[in-house]
Amino acid sequence: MAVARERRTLGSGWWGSVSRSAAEQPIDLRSDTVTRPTPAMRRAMAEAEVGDDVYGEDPTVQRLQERAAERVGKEAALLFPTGTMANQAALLAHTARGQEVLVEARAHIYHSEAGGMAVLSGCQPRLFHAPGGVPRPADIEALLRPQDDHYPPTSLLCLENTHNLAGGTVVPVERMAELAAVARRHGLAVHLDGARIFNAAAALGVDARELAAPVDSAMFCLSKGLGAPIGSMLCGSREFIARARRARKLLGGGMRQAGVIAAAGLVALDEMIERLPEDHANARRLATGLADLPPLQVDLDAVQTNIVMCDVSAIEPAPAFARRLAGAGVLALDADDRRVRFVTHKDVDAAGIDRALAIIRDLVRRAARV
Ligand code: TLP
Repeated sequence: MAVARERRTLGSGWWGSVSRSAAEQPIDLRSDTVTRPTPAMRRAMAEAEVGDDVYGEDPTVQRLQERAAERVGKEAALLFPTGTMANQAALLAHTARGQEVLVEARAHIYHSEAGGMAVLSGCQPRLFHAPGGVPRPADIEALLRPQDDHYPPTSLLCLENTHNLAGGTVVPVERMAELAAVARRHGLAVHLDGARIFNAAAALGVDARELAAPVDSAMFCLSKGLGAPIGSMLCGSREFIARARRARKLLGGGMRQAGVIAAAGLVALDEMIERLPEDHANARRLATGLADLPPLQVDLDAVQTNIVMCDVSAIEPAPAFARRLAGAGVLALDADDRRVRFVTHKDVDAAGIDRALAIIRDLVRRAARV
């Protein structure tokens, strides 16, 4: 995914030029990571009680860790600056060098973390494909081999829920349990990249604890749809979190007066989960609008949370389309060569979605005229 850097460049060329008032703010649908902290978060950050968290002395971090663990039904939790670091610490804590990790081909932990699994944990990924982002137990079973000196020992299964690159699709509770059961039968641990676990829970109408129950460790982000400026939580057993804490230190993620960050995270957990269905409604609003603009294509069944994947390839390759969109005032990312990804979030309301649709409609009409 390339970030459209040319936000201010106005599109021009074979569609004619697109004008936009310089004063108008772009509608930023690149990611839910672009959300700004709420006034309540800023207040909480300013007033946070702090201490040195490397010594375990920050009371606000402690409170956040307790609340995070409780929210996903695990014994303990650990604050990380990023989801990437939390995922990589989980890999370090679950595996040993030379082992094999079963992971979906488009999963963030494998696809979008700079090769961390190989560089840091020294593990070999074994890829499977999950149609629509939902892995099939038989596909996992098929990858498991008898012990043999030729093969690396397989020690971990990684899952992702919601599945980002599949378009924010959800893995239902029963399927999570079936997948974990296969892993367990073969002695594998299970890590869940639940960066957007609360979106998954909201879409399924279940408690996040039900999604996390079958797995050994679960990571979720405070800095995406929940609006916190920084922070991700890794949750699991006390013993696992102790190992993850050491891995965090190794990665340079031991933070000092991190209560300033944790204070915003507490507001995120207490106040921002309940509003996620609004983002899902806006994603549907955007998706149905885009589906009405041939030759753009949207698989409406895959729009289950706050992500909309739109196939723009009938017009031009996705990176070029994303640049053109940016020029017209709508920021989105190219997910691959054919699809542009839009992510809805608290800082763009329904009126903002309608404005984005009007801009895209205009672009598609111009394209049709050439
Ligand atoms: N995802 C970002 C980009 O890296 C693509 C986004 O805009 O969606 N797991 C999943 C499923 C994620 O989507 C992300 C971030 C992460 C882990 C990593 O989180 P951070 O960005 O905090 O390192």
